[in-house]
Amino acid sequence: WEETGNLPFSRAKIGSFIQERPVLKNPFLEDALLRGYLRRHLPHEAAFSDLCAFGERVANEVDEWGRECEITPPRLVHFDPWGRRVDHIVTSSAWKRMKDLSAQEGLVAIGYERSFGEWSRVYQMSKLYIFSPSSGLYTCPLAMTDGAAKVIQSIGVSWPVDEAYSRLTTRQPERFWTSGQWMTERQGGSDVGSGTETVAAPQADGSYKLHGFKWFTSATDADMTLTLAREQDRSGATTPGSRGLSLFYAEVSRGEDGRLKGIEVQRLKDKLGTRQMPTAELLLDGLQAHRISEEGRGVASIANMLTITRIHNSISAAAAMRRVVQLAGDYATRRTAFGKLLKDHPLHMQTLARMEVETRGAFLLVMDVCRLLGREESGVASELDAHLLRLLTPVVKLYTGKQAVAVVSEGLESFGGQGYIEDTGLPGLLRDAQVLSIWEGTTNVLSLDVLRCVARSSGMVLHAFFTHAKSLLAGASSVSSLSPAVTAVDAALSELKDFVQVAATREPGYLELAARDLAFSLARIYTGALLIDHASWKEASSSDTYSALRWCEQDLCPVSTQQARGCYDPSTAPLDAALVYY
Ligand code: UCC
Ligand code: FAD
Repeated sequence: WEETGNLPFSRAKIGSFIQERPVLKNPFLEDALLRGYLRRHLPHEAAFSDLCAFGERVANEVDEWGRECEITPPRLVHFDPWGRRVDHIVTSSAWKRMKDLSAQEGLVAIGYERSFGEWSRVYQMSKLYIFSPSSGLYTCPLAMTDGAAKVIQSIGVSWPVDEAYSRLTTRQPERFWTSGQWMTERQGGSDVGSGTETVAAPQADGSYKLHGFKWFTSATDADMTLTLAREQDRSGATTPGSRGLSLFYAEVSRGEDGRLKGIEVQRLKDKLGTRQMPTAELLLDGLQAHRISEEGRGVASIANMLTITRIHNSISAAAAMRRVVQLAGDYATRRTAFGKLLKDHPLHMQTLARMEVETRGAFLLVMDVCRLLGREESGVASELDAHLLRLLTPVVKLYTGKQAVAVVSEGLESFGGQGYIEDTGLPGLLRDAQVLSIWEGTTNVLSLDVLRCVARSSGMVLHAFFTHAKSLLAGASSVSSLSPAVTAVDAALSELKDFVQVAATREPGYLELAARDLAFSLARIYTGALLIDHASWKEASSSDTYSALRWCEQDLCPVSTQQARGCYDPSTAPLDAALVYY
């Protein structure tokens, strides 16, 4: 017995080796690209010191709260102990702390205070970018809150939404409100125009009572919501389709009996990810509301919210990629395989470098859209800026949503088996990334949105795209190290132009089949131009140049590659269907 007791792994011994964990450091200080981007465009000491301090807080304090949100998911209490219906959504204390923190740090307010003029959105989104992967998904209610404030601002801050606006944009935690965005019903979340059954019954005092069933409502502990419904006329009739939808504002409040007024929480969704946050099915049973759009202008009026939430979505996507690359890089300095650290295996470094290139591209693309939003909101946007903002919002959302899943998945693999282990916190990153391409418009629906906005602008949107991409390339023409990348983007722009010319002469179904590849082409080409532009900055590093070159080695214009293969010809649709149902 004594002898075996001394053998390794005998009895209770599990061996002496303990693998070091990857360490989260200040995400602002760790991110040279973010700091470089801000040094170039927003060189303000106040912004830097705030981001640095916040980054410190995220690493040392907030990240643990985020973990607490994940392991203490919300639950629904339908009845109190005496049998009274209460529909109480119980959230963790960490989730509540996130709300206070968000107000104090101005995570919504910054966008409306505009202390940094046209760069205020870039500053706000930089904060959200370093917060997002540690936020326990609190960035979701913040996105909708920001979107609601934007809608109110666009329609005018007056009764009945003036108080709400001041609460959505305050820095005082005790006054701060969050908003929901209740659009999706059972018949359809993409096709909102056909899917919305909720009716709004006019009341004598000018308000409405809403009756309907909202199938997905996230962060349902919100204080208010914006939602769509069909106004009934005197006979109770409504107008079908999008033309019948109006936008309504409603407060989520409780009566003296403790019950939600006009709402029953049917159940909480059991979700793959985003488990930190309650997503509920809601029965609206006479919810008091105010119409805040013109009658029948619901979709157009909520579009401002969609722009903001889609940009937040893209920030979260880029942030998830950045976080997994940071952690994977750190882990590679701590883990040994085949006699050397992972960082000394060239193939492992190639894998991480490819993730880094994707992350950089996503970051620059989303920051450019934030730049455009800031210009629009400060009243300095040109017509070209406005067209670009409209076009690139769905593009950045759909492209980064897909990139996030791919990069985060690769990132998990870089930790080996540990990447699959729940209490490392890593699997949650992948689960949460998966939703980014689904909510706020799926990839296909946003690709069709791109087509629609191109068609409705009579070519002006694409003209803006070509003009701006060309001007970014022109700024880099004297940098010889970038010339292969410049040549590649230039060639892709020509291919894209050829595609557009051919597509204009084809049958209507042609463009529909090309929509997704077109959106991907726009994303890749524009991102290539942004990477080149950033690398041509006088303070750029050799890594900035290298990542621009690497990005531009891929097929930048898949829509023309697929076009050459006849993939959008009328014969392909029945063939695709036959293949699926063979
Ligand atoms: O998923 C949701 C919340 C999740 C939680 C939030 C997370 C945020 C990120 C957090 C990160 C952690 S809320 C549900 C989101 N649902 C969607 O996104 C719906 C997806 N479906 C679409 O986007 C469709 O394309 C629809 C619903 C917009 C299509 O409706 P219509 O009525 O057929 O659309 P139309 O006819 O194209 O547009 C009607 C009007 C037009 O204006 P007018 O009448 O003046 O010509 C359009 O120009 O709305 C205007 N419009 C837009 N304007 C439509 N879409 C847009 C747009 N994107 N931007 C500007
Ligand atoms: P469908 O519209 O049925 O789409 C199914 C598939 O068909 C998709 O792949 C789609 O791309 C494709 N498709 C649809 N139309 C076309 C077309 N014309 N051409 C080609 N392909 C097409 N909604 C809210 O309103 N508020 C919320 O707070 C909210 N929170 C959510 C939280 C989570 C975790 C999730 C998963 C969803 C949430 N949603 C919310 C709903 C979300 O916005 C919808 O699920 C989404 O918009 C898709 O709608 P759908 O589920 O009806 O899918």
